[in-house]
Amino acid sequence: MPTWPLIVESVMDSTKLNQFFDLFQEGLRTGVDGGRNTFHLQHLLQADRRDIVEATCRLFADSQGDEIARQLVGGGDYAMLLSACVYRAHEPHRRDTHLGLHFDANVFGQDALVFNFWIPFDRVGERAPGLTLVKSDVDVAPLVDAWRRSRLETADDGVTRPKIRFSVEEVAAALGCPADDMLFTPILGPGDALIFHQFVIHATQLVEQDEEPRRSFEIRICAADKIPHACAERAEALMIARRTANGGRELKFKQLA
Ligand SMILES: O=C(O)CCC(=O)C(=O)O
Repeated sequence: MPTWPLIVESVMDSTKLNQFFDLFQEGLRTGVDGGRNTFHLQHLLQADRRDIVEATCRLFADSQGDEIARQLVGGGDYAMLLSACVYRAHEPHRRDTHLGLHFDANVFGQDALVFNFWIPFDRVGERAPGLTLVKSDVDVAPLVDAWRRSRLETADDGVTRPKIRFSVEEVAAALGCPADDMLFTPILGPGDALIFHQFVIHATQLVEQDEEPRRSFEIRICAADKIPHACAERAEALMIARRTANGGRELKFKQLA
């Protein structure tokens, strides 16, 4: 297994990235983001804009990301999880769009690996907020254990809820090292990809000074024959990416019942 996150330069060339950006703008014009600057492909399906959904998935399947996705799932077909493929923007000084440290396992559970291709439209990691992650050489097992235990704890009101967010202090305490030694924020150029699975803890980078806007998108994929139980339970929509006999890419929409 590789160490996480993987950083792959120019997964999207500038032509594809511009096409993606046009789709982002078109999505925003539909109003599905409700002023939050963030929307996922399933929102567009609900708004009858399957055209934007299909064009987004097609762009990914025609990019270098397709081969990487295929390798990550063991060489076979992969599924794009449409409720977890997200267009996102952050504006300077607006913190309500930021996400604190969390595992995506909150959403996908533990039974099947889900990989996030996180791709910025802007240069990130300096003035425009990138993603802050735990360094790949840190053993995160104690943190994953803390997360698993927290899912079993029952609050005073008798309800068992997953622990969704961690503070930097909690992560430092669980891993037994100072936050600055274990967290890092890679600098990425437009079209580069940060790739990681649901047990890599991450957050929106906090930029204290001279913050610039950031636009990005996330494509989340898993093996087509290993859909997380949580996604099946939520009856999510998928786009399955297949290789045809002559090496072409075929996309097939699938609604889980
Ligand atoms: O892009 C961001 O700022 C945060 C994305 C994120 O953490 C997520 O989608 O899980």
